[in-house]
Amino acid sequence: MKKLNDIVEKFEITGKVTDVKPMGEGLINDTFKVFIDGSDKPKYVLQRINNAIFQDVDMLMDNINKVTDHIRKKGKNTLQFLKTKAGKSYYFDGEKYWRVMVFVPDSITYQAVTPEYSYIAGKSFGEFESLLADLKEPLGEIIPDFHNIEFRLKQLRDAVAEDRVGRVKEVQYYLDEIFKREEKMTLGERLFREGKLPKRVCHCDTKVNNMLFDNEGNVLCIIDLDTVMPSFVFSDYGDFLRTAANTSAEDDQNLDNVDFNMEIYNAFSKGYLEGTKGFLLPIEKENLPYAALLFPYMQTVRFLADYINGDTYYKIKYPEHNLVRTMAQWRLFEKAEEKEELMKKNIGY
Ligand code: GN1
Ligand code: MG
Repeated sequence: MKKLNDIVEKFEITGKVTDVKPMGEGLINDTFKVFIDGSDKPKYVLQRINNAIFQDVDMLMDNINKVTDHIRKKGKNTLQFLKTKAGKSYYFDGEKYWRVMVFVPDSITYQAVTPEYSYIAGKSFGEFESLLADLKEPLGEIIPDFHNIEFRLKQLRDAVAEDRVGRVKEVQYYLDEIFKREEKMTLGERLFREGKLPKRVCHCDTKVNNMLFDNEGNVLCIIDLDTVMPSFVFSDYGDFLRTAANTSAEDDQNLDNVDFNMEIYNAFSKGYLEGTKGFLLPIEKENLPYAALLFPYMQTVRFLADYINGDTYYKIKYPEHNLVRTMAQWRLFEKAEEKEELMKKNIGY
């Protein structure tokens, strides 16, 4: 890890790097914890930015700096990035891009949460959106059309048309099921075009494991800010439930384990509605159950497109990984779909 130590030393750190170890479960960037002066607690986090996906690293870091500065000015916790000794917010080693942030001590991440923690998470994400609602400087759309389901369906169609690695024949069932629901699931984009649905500054990757909790279940800080950009509030609400209300992992091979947990839904919705009180429009509120369906749907589309394209986007651990993810997300979608009416009823519609 000598090379990684040297990279960390390019930043304005205090002390001497003694160890760098892999950390986290992200599918996009590579993350490491950095130990200083022989301590057994990490002090910094080193991350290699996946610049195949985040191609404009200047825009990326500029967005993140705007967001973290804004949150910090309001006296709330957020990630703190270090500058390099040359005064830049990332280091380019001639091939790869790196950044360093302060490790948040005594924090815990979860892959699964209880209803009680979901309530708190709902409030935190609602408050995160409220905090950023008055951000004056515009943010760049770091991944254009990131949560645009019409665009994601187009990418899937393009992947099918090309059928680069001959996988389309294996997945016809999923393609049929997805396209059957196209009209219903593209509602958000239509409401946007009709001027009925706004875009707001959203986090856009509100997976459970992108939140740091303390040991009492309070959210210390929201992490993984790469995708903060203008989007429908559905993004944050829906993506959280996609991971939190799933009774299983996003890549469980046993589909019988996958269900959509209504207790988590109820608790998270309660927190989210409290956290967004005062700015959420009726059209946004009334379509939250749609958002709860949209995200498992969109993630199925994205995993499936990547599988058909020969696994070029998400990190995989074995050859069928993206197919397994597709199947598990689709099962989650079906389970959520069965509960759609109940979801509406439980939030008062
Ligand atoms: C990616 O990096 P990570 O694992 O937090 C992805 C999300 C997906 C998620 C699926 C930039 O997030 O959009 O929902 O994997 N991030 C990007 O687990 O594509
Ligand atoms: Mg992450």
